[in-house]
Amino acid sequence: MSSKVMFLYPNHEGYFRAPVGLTLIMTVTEIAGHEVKLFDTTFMNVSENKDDAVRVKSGQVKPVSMDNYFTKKSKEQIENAWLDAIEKFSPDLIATTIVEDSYEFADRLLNIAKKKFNIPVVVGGSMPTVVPQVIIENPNIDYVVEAEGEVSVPELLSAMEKDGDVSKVPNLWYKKDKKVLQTGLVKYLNMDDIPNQRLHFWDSKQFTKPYCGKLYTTGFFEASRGCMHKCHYCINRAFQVFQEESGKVRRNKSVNRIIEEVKALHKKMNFGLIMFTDDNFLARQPKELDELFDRWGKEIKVPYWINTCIETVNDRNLPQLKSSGCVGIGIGLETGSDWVRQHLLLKGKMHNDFYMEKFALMAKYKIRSTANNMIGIPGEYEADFFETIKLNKAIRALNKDLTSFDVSFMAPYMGTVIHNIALEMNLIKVHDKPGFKGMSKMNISMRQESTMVNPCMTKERIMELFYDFADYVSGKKDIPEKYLKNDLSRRYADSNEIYELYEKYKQGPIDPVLIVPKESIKEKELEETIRR
Ligand code: B12
Ligand code: SF4
Repeated sequence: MSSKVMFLYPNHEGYFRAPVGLTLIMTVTEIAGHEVKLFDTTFMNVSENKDDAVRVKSGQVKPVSMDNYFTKKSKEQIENAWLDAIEKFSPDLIATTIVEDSYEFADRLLNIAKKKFNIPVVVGGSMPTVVPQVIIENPNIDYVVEAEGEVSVPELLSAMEKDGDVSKVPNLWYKKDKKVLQTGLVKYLNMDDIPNQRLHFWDSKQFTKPYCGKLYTTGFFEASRGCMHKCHYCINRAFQVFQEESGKVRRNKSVNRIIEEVKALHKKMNFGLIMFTDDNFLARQPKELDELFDRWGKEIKVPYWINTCIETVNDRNLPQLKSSGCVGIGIGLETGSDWVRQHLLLKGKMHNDFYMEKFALMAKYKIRSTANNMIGIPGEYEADFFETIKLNKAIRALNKDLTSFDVSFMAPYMGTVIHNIALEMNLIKVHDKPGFKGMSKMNISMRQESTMVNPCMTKERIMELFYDFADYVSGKKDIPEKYLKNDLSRRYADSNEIYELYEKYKQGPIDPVLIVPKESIKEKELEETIRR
């Protein structure tokens, strides 16, 4: 039998780029013989790419003209278009992907659809994976897929077509007789069993990417999933802890499958640039990398861009990356304070000089690097952030054409240790309604503004430093005298309470619903430190 599935991409910031996860879910649904339709709000909800606009304003990227990309529609127009699309297609299932930033927007669309048509709804993606127990309580949602959806959606559709018994569908949360039930997690997929992405669902604008001031036809691919590190702010830590039953989240696709998929899609799309969505691209055996670079250079020959961890770049792979066509490497630098890196972020034992050495190596082999930074970490003071500024300044001084930077706000995403800490320290006001319990009431964002109270810097100061970051790094603004001296191992809070919290969560995040906020921290230390 064949069912009809209406997919929703509830993208509300205009940050375009076809998401690999949802593309794969639509692909497997179609391969299983079902009819797929996509309603994508990316180009209708805003008059510009908001993410890019902030980066241009803060001096992080060059502006690129994207006239005619966006057709701004009012809230009513979007809602009517959504309802019309459902009415015309008459789907058996509505399916959507959720990141926390777009959850409320997605919920509004799901709510009006539920009221008018009462069609079953399944959701998956980053947020449902890390807090399925919260999302399943949403009355507008019937099924939540935790972790990988490739295995779940075709089975859910078969079960719905057969007799409606979904109790054997892997990775599923559902409701029966007013009770929440779950079917249990299955092992993570062997990445070689994942089919090639089908791209025809998307508007072709989703395959363009502004890069270094130009727009490129761009393909998005994955060569691996997951990361083995334990950073306190990262979703990978949540995957390691909450989906432990599924095995090791860090997996690689074989070199042969990577090359075959890219080759097949490049033939149709003629990409000018390829971006890998991996968190830690180079974390695989050197021999496999040798083969990958060799085959890429001979069989693909398209410039490509990767994200990887600092310790993975070296004298062996950088010349190969360069000669095979790698044009950019993104690195999570996050802070210039060794103390913040090691104690607050739990980002390994690396020191600033190690980062400097590796950034110098990337410049030596003429590959452009991007240092990604954060501001607003609970426990981070202005003095710490000036360490970040100084480190970025030193990296820029290596070579202005071959280095770049990016800065975003530390955001308390559910499922992370930082969210646990924000809850415990009363740094966020949270929802109590079903489907949203424990989620920050502020419109969470890592791009637009700081969305939690910070015990160590006022919001105004965080915003000021965010927008002045580029000027400090370029030298247009002088670093205040008092921050010129390096003091990488100092800590600033008077009491240990805030730092003890980080120690407490070294084993990883816990279910946010279990957290009881600590009044003492809020009232005494935090309010005083904000005033200082
Ligand atoms: C590539 C990437 C992007 C791409 C693509 C976005 C996307 N939605 O995939 C771009 C650059 C556009 C992007 C933008 C943004 N991103 Co982003 N991104 C990533 C990154 C690095 C990898 C995602 C990926 O491709 N993973 C591999 C695929 C295969 O996995 P997946 O997407 O999780 O999908 C699987 C399952 O989740 C599930 N699934 C997914 N969708 C569905 C749907 C259904 C119906 C079902 C059943 C299952 C299902 O099955 C999929 C296949 O196994 C992740 C970090 C990470 N490691 O996850 C951050 C991440 C997803 N991004 C994040 C954020 C915040 C954003 C932005 C808001 C950034 C901003 N502007 O502020 C925007 C929002 C865009 C949007 N509306 O989706 C956060 C989300 C946090 C959270 N807890 O919600 C993450 C986790 C990074 C972080 N900061 O922690 N991002
Ligand atoms: S190294 Fe990067 S991808 Fe890996 S856990 Fe840390 S932040 Fe996440």
